[in-house]
Amino acid sequence: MKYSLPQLPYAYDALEPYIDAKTMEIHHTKHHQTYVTKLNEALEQAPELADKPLEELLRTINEIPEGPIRKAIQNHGGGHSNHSFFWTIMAPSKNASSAGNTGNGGATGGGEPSGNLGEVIGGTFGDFPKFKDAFSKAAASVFGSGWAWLVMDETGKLTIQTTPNQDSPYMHQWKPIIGLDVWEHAYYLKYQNKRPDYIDAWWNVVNWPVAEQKYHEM
Ligand code: MN3
Repeated sequence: MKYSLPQLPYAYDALEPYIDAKTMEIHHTKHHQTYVTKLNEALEQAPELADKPLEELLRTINEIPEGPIRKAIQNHGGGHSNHSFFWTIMAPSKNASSAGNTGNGGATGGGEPSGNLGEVIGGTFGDFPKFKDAFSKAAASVFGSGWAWLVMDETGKLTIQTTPNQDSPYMHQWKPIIGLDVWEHAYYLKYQNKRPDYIDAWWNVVNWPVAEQKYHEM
């Protein structure tokens, strides 16, 4: 098997109270694992693709002939890529009380981006609250299942984007800086139909230091 489920960089309860432990465990061990399993099954049927890095497969998805293999890479390859990214741009919150929080990643989640990324976000969107508001509205507006992203587009500009289902930002030649999963499986146990409450809470666990690293890797 080529791909495997990555370990989370913190415990399942580390993002409490903003994202609950049960949701994190099911999201990681069931949903993400299924994308990994089905991606591997698809690549077993397409050995000519199996050695290409996943990011490259997603960037060049239109070169794969239309059919079940391409669809599986879009859905399950996208799912694996998106979730692997998502776990890394969250961290235990600086705003949470330490009670019940066994995360060992250090409490770096929440607040505002600093450094170059903070400056560029301010310069692009006006200020951080304006960016946050625009991103939250985009995330709330996704119809059905999908993602909201802050990306660097192919011209080097930061933009807010959404993708349906598990479509990857790499399919559009965008480089993700942060991303938010707004599938119901990401929030329904704690927030039920109240997606905006989940989005509000999520800002408390955004790992801006890691987002800043991703920005500088570009
Ligand atoms: Mn998900």
